[in-house]
Amino acid sequence: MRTPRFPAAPGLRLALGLGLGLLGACGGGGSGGDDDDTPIDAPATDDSGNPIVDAAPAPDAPPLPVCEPVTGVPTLDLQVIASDLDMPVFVTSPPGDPRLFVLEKKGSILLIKDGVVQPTPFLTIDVANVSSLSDERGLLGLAFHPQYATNRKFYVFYMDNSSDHVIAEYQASAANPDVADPTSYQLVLHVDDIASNHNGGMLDFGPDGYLYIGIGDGGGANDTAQNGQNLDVAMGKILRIDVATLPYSIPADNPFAGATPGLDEIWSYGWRNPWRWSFDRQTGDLYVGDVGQDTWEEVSIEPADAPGGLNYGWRIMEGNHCRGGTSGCDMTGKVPAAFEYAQAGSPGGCTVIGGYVYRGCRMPDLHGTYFLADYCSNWVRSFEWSEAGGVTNVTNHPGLATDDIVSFGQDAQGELYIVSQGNGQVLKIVPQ
Ligand SMILES: [Ca+2]
Ligand SMILES: [Ca+2]
Ligand SMILES: [Ca+2]
Repeated sequence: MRTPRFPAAPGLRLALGLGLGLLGACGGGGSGGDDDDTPIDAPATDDSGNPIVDAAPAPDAPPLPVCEPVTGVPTLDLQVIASDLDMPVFVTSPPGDPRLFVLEKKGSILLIKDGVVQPTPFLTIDVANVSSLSDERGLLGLAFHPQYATNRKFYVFYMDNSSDHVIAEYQASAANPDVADPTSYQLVLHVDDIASNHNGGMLDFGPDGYLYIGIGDGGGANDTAQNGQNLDVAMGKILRIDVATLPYSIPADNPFAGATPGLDEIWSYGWRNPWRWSFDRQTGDLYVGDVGQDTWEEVSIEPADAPGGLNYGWRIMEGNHCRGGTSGCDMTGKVPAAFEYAQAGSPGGCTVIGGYVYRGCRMPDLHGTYFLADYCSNWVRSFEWSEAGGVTNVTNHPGLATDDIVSFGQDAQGELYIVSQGNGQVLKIVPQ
């Protein structure tokens, strides 16, 4: 089976590729096995045949830390977990696992174990050469397989040396759980890019056990390539694939599967740059921070029971407005944002950083509260959302403000973290 490649639209790559293909030759990491038909373990299923995502940890997994819940809605503060990191962009944990894994944009996955950043990286991947905070390329996303504790498989999203999107599978070492096996590299998906920005970068397993992948519109202001509404390209989309057999297969109920016009991999479309998004681990609802152009930042929310194929509006709409201050655009059939804020407003900003619905152990009265931030304005806010009532209880958290927030993260217990790219820190959200 060949790994599908999504080509850029003819001409665009030459016009907008910025010569990035000259940066290097060898994409990917490890030994770079290209295609392989080796099947991976099929996800465990429940009585209805649906894959079980929150698998129990392996019997010999170390225990999660003891949790001491606080009562009431606490004032929130930040606890420094790690410092002196080199442009960190994400933090996460495998299910049931007390360790934290931190992504550095230049290609390293670092392991925090018992509160200490381990000197040996878990894995280092050869990614696009990035040297600035504003470079949107590099190592961007990490998702552990729901059965990671037993199959050791995980998936990364990075921009390679040709500045294209790569989704790859790796496996942790069978002999040492604190390092990955670089030779286990398997290419899952490759998507040609057209410009260095708007790459998306998030991937995660949904409650259905499938791998979701967020890819930005490719780049260029105002989606000049018009990828967001083009169902024949992967850019400007959230994709959904089944990685039970590599490189992947298409879930039968994907909205554009088979003869239905449109790429089989597309789950939803009309995204500009879905940089950070998450599934509520209790409800399965999907919260997407979609970065705006010049005017509006938004969080769109897809209920767990929503059908695939929804159109989130870009580049016709930016937030719940016609793009670029125009009027009279056709908003029919496009999903409005659940929450938006003006870049020029107060508190304002430039780039929404989508976070998580808190489902942790420590602060039970915060359950159901969704956190988000802005990359430029450094604020952190939260809200609650329901399908019937929409967004309520928007709250500012001055104790969580820090520089250059690039991402949130969630550990196995559901506790939340903030990644400060400029300060090189991972910080935990804790009660004051
Ligand atoms: Ca791009
Ligand atoms: Ca199709
Ligand atoms: Ca939208």
